[in-house]
Amino acid sequence: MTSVAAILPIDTEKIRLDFPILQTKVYGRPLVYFDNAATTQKPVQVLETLERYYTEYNSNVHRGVHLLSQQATEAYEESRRKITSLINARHDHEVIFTKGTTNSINLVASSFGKTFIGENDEVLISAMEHHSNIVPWQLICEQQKAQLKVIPINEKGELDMTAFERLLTPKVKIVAVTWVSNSLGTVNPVNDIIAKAHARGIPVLLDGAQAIQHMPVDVQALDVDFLAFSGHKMYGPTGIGILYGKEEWLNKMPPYEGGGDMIKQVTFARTTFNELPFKFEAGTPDISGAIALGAAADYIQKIGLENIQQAEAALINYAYERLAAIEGLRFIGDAAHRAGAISFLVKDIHPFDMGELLDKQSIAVRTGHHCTQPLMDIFGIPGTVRASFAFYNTKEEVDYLVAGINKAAQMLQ
Ligand code: C6P
Repeated sequence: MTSVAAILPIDTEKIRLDFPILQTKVYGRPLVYFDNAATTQKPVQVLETLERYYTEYNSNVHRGVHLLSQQATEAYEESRRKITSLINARHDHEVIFTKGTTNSINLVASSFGKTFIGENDEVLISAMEHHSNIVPWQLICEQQKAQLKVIPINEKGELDMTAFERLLTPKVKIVAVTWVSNSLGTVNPVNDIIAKAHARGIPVLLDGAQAIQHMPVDVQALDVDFLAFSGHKMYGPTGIGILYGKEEWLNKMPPYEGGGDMIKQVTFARTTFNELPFKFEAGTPDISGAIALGAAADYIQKIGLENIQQAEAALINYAYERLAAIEGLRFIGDAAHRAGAISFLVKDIHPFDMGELLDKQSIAVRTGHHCTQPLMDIFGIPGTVRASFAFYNTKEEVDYLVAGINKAAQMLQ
């Protein structure tokens, strides 16, 4: 049998050396990190970029004529261009720096919502959304007296596309769905979703928090209207993220926040607003985070998103096979097309107990509802154990996880 290592398109052993934290120990044993959907670890290339900004040219952007400010501004805008390239946006000004996926979705829900959602209109989300793609829409629906509708899923954790089409009525003003489920690992048929919504003139927002790090993304080919994602889940820092929006929508939407940099002219009587993307970037941004996010984009592009996708698929298939052999283990979600995460329960062991015993064996997984409480309600469970993968994870780590689960199960029975 060919070993997984032999078929991986990337040199995992070499790549792991880029991540200092992967060389550390937890409870005296090497860290086995399977909580990548919560946040990924950071390579030295990102860490050094952060340090260089603060030690060599720390300064505010778009404000100073002095050299350091020019350097910071250039690095910040260069980073925007890197994200434009990563997602193949048509224009740099369609790429807005935000605090993360949550902030990006709140921006669209509020700004788009105030302008385009009215009384008795509908917003269509799915049953597998993260709270970040539920609550902002609930808030705007309440404010605008609109209704939130939900695309159901089947028992495998796949979207019911027949129901989706039925729900796509003229009342729907926006469809907002996750590309990849953080709890189930389901990859949704986003091309189909966008085509069907656009055929009825309805724009689509994709929550790309769990997609951007796992596969090539091309917003022009997708023809998606909005895409939200977080830096910290794609090997960049926390506190920085992206909202991609089509120019024609962003130009029609009012600012989300007011403050410095987003204005053209201010008098006490009236303010005129800056052009894109600055209209949506009020106040001093997370400059170091934005610049380091550019380094993260460089890093994953150098490895190649296709290579990452292939390597992770091989590892996840291996993990599936190994986990399926554990006595009493049942997967939560069994979609045909998947990425990133595997959720499961073992016998009647509470996920927190399993998580704690895995932690004591130096294995980091996430347990609980994963900020998808309505989804857990549908499955009738309080939560799951979730192992989520990155290209630096290895087959040996999967073996260690399987042994860890067996040991924990024995202790808890
Ligand atoms: N999911 C997880 O462990 P922020 O917190 O803004 O960076 O990302 C929010 C978010 C939105 N959508 C999806 C699909 C997500 O997975 C997340 C974050 C983490 O699953 C933390 S709850």
